[in-house]
Amino acid sequence: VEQELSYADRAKLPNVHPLATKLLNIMEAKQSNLCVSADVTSSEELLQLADSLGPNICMLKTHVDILKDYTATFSQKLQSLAEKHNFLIFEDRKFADIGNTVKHQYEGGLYQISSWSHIVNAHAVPGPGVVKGLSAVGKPLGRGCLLIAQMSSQGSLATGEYTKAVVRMSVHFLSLYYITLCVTHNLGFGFTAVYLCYLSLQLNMAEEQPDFVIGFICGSKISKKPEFIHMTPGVQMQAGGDALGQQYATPEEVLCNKGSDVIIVGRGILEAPDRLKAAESYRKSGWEAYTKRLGR
Ligand code: 5FU
Repeated sequence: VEQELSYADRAKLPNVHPLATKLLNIMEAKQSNLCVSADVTSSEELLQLADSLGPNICMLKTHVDILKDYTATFSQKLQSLAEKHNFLIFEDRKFADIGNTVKHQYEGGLYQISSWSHIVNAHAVPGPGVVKGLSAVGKPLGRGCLLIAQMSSQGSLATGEYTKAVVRMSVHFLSLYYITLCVTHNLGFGFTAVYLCYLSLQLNMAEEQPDFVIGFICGSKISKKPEFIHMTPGVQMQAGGDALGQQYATPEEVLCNKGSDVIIVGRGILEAPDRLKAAESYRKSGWEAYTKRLGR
C-alpha cells in the first residue's frame, strides 16, 4: 500500500508552489488544518477574531465586501495579525469574469485585494482567461489561487464532468490558450503538428510548475497531485444544513474519508457561545482526522 505523504513531506516536493509550501509548513507547525471563515460585518470584530483565533488556525477566510466599514488601515492591521499569528489570508472573492476584468477587480477598486490577500479563488466558468488575468497580477506578488471545482450548496452545478474539467484546467490553462491560438489563426496541418509537440512540452512544464493555481475548493480530493491543496467549506461538527441550501459534513468525514486537506468553518465557530473554545475543538478534530487518515 502506498504511504500517503504528510503535509510536511508535501511542503518539500520540488515542484510545489512556494505559497503552498508556506501553508503546509504552517499546518504542520500549528497542527492545524482549520481555516476560519470570518463572516462578520464589522472590521473591528473581524480583527478581534483574527487576533483571538489566530493561534488555532492555518488560514483566515474573508468576504471583504460584506464589511460595512472597510478601510485600507483594516487590511494593514489584518496583515500584521497574519504575521503575528502565522496564518494566511484568503479572500473568498470567487472571480468569474474575463481576464481583463478580473485583473482590475483583483488589483484595483476599493479593496485592492492583491495587496493584502495571500490567496484568492476563481470560478472556472469563463475558461483559462480568468486564471491568466489573475495570474498577471498575483504571480509577481507571490500570490496563489484556488479554482472552485465543487460547491457545498444544494443543487450545485459544479459536479461531474465540470469538476474534472476544472482539474484539467488547473494544469493546462496555458496549453488551452495555445490551442485556441492555433485554431483561430487557422494554422495549416504541419504548423499544427509542430504546435502540438510544443504544446505537450508546455503541458509538462505546466504540470511540473503549477505557478499560480495552488489547489481547489472542493468537497473531496479530486486531484492526485500532492502539490495541490484541497480546501472544503460546509463543515460543522454535526452534518446537516441551513435554510438557504448550505450543506454540512463533519471534519472527520471531510479530512479522513473524503481526503481533503483544509476545513473551512464559519458559523460552526462564529455562532458558538465561546468562539475560541469552538475553534480549538475544530482544530483538534481536524488534526485527529488527518492523522487517522495518514495512519500514524
Ligand atoms: F465556495 C464555497 C462553497 O462552496 N461553500 C461555502 O460555504 C464557499 N463557501 C463559503 O464558506 C461561504 O461563502 C461562507 O463564507 C463559508 C461557509 O460558512 P458556514 O457559516 O460555515 O456555512
